[in-house]
Amino acid sequence: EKMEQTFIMIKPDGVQRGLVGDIISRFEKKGFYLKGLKFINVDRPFAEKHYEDLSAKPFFSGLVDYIISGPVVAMIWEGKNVILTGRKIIGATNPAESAPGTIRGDYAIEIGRNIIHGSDSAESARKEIALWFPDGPANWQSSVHHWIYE
Ligand code: YYY
Ligand code: MG
Repeated sequence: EKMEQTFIMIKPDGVQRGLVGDIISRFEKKGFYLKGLKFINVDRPFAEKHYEDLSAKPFFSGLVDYIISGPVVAMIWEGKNVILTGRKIIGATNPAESAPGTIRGDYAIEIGRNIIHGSDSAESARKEIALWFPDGPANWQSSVHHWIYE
């Protein structure tokens, strides 16, 4: 199987609302492997770098204010198709359109308080993992791997 890695971040509202455990559980129970985890406050230049592709958008400065407003949980998750499947677990960008059962569909109301970030492509996953985890992923293999993958 072709393993991928993605960058997932629980935003400050997800932390403040006590959703960290639930969110990590959803990825763990699916069968993805946690390969990096940090609980950190980021500064404005770092948040601007993370969202640099959106710098021309009208919501950019508000988005950066939100991301730097408190600690976030930054993670690397690994698995087959984890980039696309992670986006499905998260749900649509606007929680008004996120399906029930997704993280945003279950817990969020507003687009500017949508709880969680996930890389949207292999290219952004690579860039975001390099930005947030310059030392790279943790080196471990799950001992139940063969019970999840055939
Ligand atoms: O990848 P995703 O988080 O689902 O959406 P993006 O289009 O990358 O936008 C990043 C982030 O910006 C989004 O999660 C909320 C915020 N945002 C916003 O506040 N208003 C918009 N119209 C679009 C996005
Ligand atoms: Mg995005």
